[in-house]
Amino acid sequence: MEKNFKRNLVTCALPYANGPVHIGHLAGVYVPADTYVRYLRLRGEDVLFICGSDEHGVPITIKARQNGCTPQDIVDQYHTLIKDSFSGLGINFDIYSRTSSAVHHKNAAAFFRKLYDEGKFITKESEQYYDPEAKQFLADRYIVGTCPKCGSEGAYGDQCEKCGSTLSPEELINPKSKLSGAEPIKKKTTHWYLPLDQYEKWLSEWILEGHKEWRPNVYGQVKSWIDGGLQPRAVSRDLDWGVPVPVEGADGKVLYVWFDAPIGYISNTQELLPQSWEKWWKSADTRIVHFIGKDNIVFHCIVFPAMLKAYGEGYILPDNVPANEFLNLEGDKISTSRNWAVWAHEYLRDFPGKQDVIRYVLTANAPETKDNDFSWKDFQTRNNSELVGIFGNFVNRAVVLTHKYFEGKVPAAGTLLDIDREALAEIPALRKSLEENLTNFKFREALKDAMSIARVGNKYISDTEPWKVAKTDMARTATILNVSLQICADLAIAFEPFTPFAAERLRTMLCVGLNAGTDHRKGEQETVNTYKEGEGAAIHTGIAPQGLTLNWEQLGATEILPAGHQIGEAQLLFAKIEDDAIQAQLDRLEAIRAEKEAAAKAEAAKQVAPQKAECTFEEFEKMDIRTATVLAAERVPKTDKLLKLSIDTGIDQRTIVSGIAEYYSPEEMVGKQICILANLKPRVIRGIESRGMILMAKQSDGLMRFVTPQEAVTNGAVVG
Ligand code: B3M
Ligand code: ZN
Repeated sequence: MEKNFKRNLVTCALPYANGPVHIGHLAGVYVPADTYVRYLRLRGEDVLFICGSDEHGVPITIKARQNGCTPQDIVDQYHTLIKDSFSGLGINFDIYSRTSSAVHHKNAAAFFRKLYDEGKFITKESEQYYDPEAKQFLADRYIVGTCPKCGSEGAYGDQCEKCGSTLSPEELINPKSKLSGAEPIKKKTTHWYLPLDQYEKWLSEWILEGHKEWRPNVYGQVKSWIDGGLQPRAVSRDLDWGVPVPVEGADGKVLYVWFDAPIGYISNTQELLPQSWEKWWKSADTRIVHFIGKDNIVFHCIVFPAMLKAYGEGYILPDNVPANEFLNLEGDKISTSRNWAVWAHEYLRDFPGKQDVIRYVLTANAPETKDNDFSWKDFQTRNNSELVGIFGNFVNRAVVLTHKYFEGKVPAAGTLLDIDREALAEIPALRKSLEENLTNFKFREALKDAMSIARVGNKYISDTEPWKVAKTDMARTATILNVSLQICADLAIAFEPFTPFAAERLRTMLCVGLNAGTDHRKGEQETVNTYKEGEGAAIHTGIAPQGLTLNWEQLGATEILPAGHQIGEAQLLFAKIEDDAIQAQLDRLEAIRAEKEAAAKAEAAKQVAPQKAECTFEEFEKMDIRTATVLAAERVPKTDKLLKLSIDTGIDQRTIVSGIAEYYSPEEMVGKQICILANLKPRVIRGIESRGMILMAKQSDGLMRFVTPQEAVTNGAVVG
């Protein structure tokens, strides 16, 4: 823990308010950030935890058009949903505001205007696509046409969602405006650009020289951007939704969303702390940490720092940007458009009271150094075998037995045996590792350390078997339960950053409070913590019946709970998750997967195989195609694709083996009149001599149907 900083400003990427948040967002950004903030607070650090909705940008305007409402309607709907999802999961920002706020509009416009007045921008005239009917410039997403790569309709000006190709509007075949359907025209327009190239040397010194400790995925991406040569970046757009460009004659132009959004961090701070915000953004003794996903690295490590550098006035820069990779779901990329996601608000609805479980599982599987996968089976297993089976089971036995044998009072320990000392001695080492990992943003490893404390407790109580010892030696039982309860108190501290709701339940069971630091949610009126019980946060500053308040420094001590301390009734820390709850989630996803496959098949079926090379009439005449009737049919053993057909060709009766078993049963084929290539050279297929080939019509999705004369003709009729 660097002590030369007086305070920590922790930000989370501002989620776009054009949809709910899902487990990918939570695993990538919000759960690790909240874990980190809770830990810093536990260590007595002064932390400001900032986030809010990112409410501008083209996707929001597209969603508004799709829903037939205004962009403001869209952001109002999702801002509330997202904010409630975060607080429902105990992700407790000091402020969760929004970039459509008046404070932000004023602040972002002023930020732009200062850079503009000081000549920090360059202007460039360029030709952009324009809708002559809607009289609006068109962002790439607003232009649709035929994909030049795969031919599918509805490709966007920036990407074809069917084949995934990255496109430019110029490449689209038959481009149309999504606004009016008119053909877009090119029109001159002027925009302002931040000349990132001018900051290249400075960025290289600041990051590539100064922050070699940043995560390799972050450092590597920044390095490749800088090595590739930074280009001027547009900071304005032709759009009617966003922060208007505060320059005369710039009607219809707004700040580019990635210029305005990072300023949102500052606006949100100003909104919460109107008098004292600057110490969080302009003091050298403030440490800034940005939690983001890997797709936001360039904006947080290159663009936003260059903006702050250009602005001057002592803005400080991030000390670390621990970006996570991506989380997949059941082996597939999370896709909001295909609803292939686990939505935070739906999780809270489907698994009430299990906020900690998703936090725990997403931390255990966090994509910290590489993409990772979430599976519902793993979710259930980790809950049932780790949280219930180890953590919950250990605590339950220690608390229940203390009530059974000692009326719920912590019994005095007698002489400790080796097994007691060894168990207690493991905790300080685990605490040290826990602190190192949490400080270095290694949350997966840190969670293992915390879980190891539960394993130590569970093994200790299983090995010492107080329920048996109690039959003969109550003094020994007292020692065992005293040691067990100390380890329970360790868990009540160590798990606060990871599973705050369960940690709070455990502290209630132990009748202890926890000094988990202060927060700034009350703005400048007070900085003393204002968490209320049940808000998924710690009980702070000794709100405990006997006034026993724990703090981080006690983690690993041998006597946290003094003898005689009265503990509360046992309550369930974690409940088992049954198969049916998991199956319901898997069924939902299976239906989505089936829908995707059907859509892909239908799309594939529309594709037509290109024509083969020309052939001459003479070549065609070599083929002897005849009508024939199927007399008998049977499956070929040990295959699921082949039928053996006995057919009457009018010339003779013969056998043909055909790969149509997936589409026709033997019974269906008997009596059918078909067309065959009669003079195909005989082949032995699976030991059967096949003389000829059945003519099949084959769709590009693989579906096959046999070709038959529209009305019956005699067998052996020549097809030509
Ligand atoms: N709205 C989130 C995203 O790219 C983006 C973050 C802004 S943080 C200033 O999904
Ligand atoms: Zn395509």
